[in-house]
Amino acid sequence: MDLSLSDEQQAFRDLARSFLDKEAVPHRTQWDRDEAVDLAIVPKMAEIGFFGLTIPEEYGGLGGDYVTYALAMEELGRADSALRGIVSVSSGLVGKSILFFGSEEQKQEWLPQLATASKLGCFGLTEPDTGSDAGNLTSRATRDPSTGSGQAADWVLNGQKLFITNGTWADVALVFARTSDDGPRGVTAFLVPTDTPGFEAREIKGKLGLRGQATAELFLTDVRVPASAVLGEVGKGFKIAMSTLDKGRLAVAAGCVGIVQGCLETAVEYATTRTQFGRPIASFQLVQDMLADISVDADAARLLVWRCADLVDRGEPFGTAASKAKLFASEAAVRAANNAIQVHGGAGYVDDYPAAKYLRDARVMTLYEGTSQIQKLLIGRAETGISAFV
Ligand code: COS
Repeated sequence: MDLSLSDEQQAFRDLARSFLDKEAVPHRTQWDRDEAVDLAIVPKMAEIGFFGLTIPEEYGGLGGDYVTYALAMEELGRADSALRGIVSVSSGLVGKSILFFGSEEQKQEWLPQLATASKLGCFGLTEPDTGSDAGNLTSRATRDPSTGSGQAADWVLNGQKLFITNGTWADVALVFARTSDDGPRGVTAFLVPTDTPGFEAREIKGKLGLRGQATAELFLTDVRVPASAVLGEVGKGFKIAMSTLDKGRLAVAAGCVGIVQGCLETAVEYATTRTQFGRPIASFQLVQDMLADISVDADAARLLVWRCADLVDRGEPFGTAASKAKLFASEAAVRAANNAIQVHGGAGYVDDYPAAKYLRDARVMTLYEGTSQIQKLLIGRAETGISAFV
């Protein structure tokens, strides 16, 4: 489906696909079993432009548009969602937060490194007791008046973060911490180099999916950062998190389109070559029923993603479109992967075929960066003007 893609957009998609088919697809099963992708792929991905795609050229990126970004995320999701997560957290959640809310110094310091993946970032919002209710997070940042007067004083951070993608690999953590007791309005964002004393990341093992990706718990114990570590303004951290997550949800949705597309390809390939009762199983109507469902899910999810990316590119409001794309595409990815396994029969239950990994990876997509239920409530609020959160 190539609805009005420019030559450049198609060229990037083709480059991304051929790169990933060579460098990722043959290794993804082993990475999944090892619970770690080979990080040697990261600089190669950076060379293709995955990390710098939407970072402006003046900060070392490609200055690309969001439709191209969505195509890149789709290709990453089709190849290995673990890789998609590394890119979209580091250059998406962290890079975009810095790009849109950072000082010139912060942009100069971090963006060229994130755009080339010489440094990786992680996004520290979720805590053990605050997932959906992110505005009530409890990690604290307090000023140390002994280090300077007023706004020049250092900040000291304490708290815990959970389920942090790239947590053990990151060089810089974007940490959201409470600087006053004013709910979401008392949250501030900090850029914390992960080698700062008191910062500890512990990898979480035993995940259902996304096994190749490092997911961590972060412990902040008297982590001291200078006043210049504040991203944006004091007390504006929640807005930074929410507006960045709007774009993050687009990236997750686009990755899910890749999962659905991958499910379609493997299911069609299997159904047209596997014979039962003396003919390819693709000739059975009940198998075609499942293939048709996956195919429609791929098109519908992709169109929602492209609509949202186009809104971003045109500078239009896109938050609700991102919620719709994320809701539909993530549920579609789970549905498509289940269908793909069903088409494969017993072969779909082992990792000789990608369907099982697609299902395990897809399952988190309806949870992270805002659950399906949160997306529905955001869409419901947009439709009715009534917030279910108050
Ligand atoms: N962009 C910019 N600002 C936003 C925003 C957005 N998308 N969403 C909310 N804000 C602002 C509001 O405008 C408000 O600003 P003011 O203080 O000026 O009024 C402030 O943030 C607080 O908003 P509010 O209290 O209304 O919060 P919401 O109801 O919007 O948010 C939900 C509640 C549940 C929607 C939010 O906490 C959420 O998205 N939770 C899911 C978190 C999540 O995705 N976690 C996964 C983390 S990454 S794995």
